[in-house]
Amino acid sequence: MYEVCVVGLGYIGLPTALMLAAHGNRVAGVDYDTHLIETLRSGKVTFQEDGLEALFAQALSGDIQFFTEYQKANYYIVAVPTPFDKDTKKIDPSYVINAVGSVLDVCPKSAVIIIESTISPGTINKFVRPFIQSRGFSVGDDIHLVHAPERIIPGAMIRELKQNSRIIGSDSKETGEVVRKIYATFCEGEIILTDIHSAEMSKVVENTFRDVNIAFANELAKICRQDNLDVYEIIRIANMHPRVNILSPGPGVGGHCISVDPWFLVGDYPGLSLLIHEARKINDSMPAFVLQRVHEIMKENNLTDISRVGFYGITYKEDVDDIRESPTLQLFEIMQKHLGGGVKFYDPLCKPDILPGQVADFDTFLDSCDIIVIMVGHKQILNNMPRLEGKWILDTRDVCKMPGVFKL
Ligand code: SAJ
Repeated sequence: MYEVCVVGLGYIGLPTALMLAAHGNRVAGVDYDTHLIETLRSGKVTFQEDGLEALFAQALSGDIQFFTEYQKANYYIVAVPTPFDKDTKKIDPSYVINAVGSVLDVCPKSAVIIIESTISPGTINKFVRPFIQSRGFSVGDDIHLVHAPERIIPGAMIRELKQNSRIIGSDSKETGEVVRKIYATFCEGEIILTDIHSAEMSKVVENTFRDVNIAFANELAKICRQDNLDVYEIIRIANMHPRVNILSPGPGVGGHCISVDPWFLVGDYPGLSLLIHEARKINDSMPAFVLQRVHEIMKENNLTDISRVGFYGITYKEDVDDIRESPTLQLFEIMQKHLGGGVKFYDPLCKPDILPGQVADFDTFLDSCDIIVIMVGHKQILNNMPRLEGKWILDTRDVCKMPGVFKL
């Protein structure tokens, strides 16, 4: 019998399972993807993240095993995807429900099921609790339910797993306290106990706050462009005020969290989430704004050959290999519909076959482009700035400090 069974070994589940094992817990990691389990069993990690390989080595010297079948354990941590329906803007809880169903098939009496996946507020009471009851289990007696939403940021996951504070939402203080002990084996941050609905709402509110703040920055970028002002300079100055903290404008908001979670509120509270909805629309308008800037710059400088335009960066942000909801993919879709193709793409962290026009290496990319649009500030480009000299550059991330660079 394992102490913790982690269900779903993706971006959140894998580091969490490894962290638990590295801190003395007996852990089973479960995923239905056989290839992923084979890779882990062969001693390799399945995605790139700072410190993940070292953590893996540490976990293997503890007690962790990987399976495609669910295992018996005292605690289950469910970290599976929670897609949302792009039309209704509502959460699709089917992955969570299926995972909980499979837990119920094997778990001992009094097991604790901890949902870490981000869910729209009310999901546990609307879907998960009734589902468990429909299977003949009494929640709070046969099974205990907890929502402990993950809050780590890709790029600094390992550090944040240890240092961030955590939210634990449970029906009873007693259950909250036992779950706190599990997380406290590695979490040095404060662990806050609350009820399940408040935990669900807090997590979605955090990411929505960030989305709204970025939307404000993006709107400022458009306003400053009209007056030919440098928005980054304006924000830098405004942020010197002790009570102002504006995030950075960019080519759009991607990833599976910030660009998705606000929709949960828009979908469930349509008449009440006007600002949140508008912020989503502003952030989603940024890839088109980048294209508009490319056309302006080309026109002003008599540049006509669209096939010499190259977009650097396909991932949703710097130094991760995740392309979910990435602004570059959104931009590509707009180009397909309205402008035709012919441009080049390059990303050192992506497989070379994601987009038409994608080139496989940096040298070829530089040789084939006169106009470079920096969509993502990967370390690679930061370390190679002198090689961009002589190119026309549109920097949507404010990472290039060379003279003559165009900004948003
Ligand atoms: N972005 C901007 N301007 C900024 C900051 C970000 O345009 O000033 C863009 C990024 O380039 C990216 C998107 O927003 O496309 C989201 O990036 P992010 O770094 O803000 O967030 P994620 O999605 O990588 O991770 C977030 C984190 N949430 C917060 O910082 C509040 C993380 O803590 C969460 O655990 C994670 O979402 C999640 O899973 O919810």
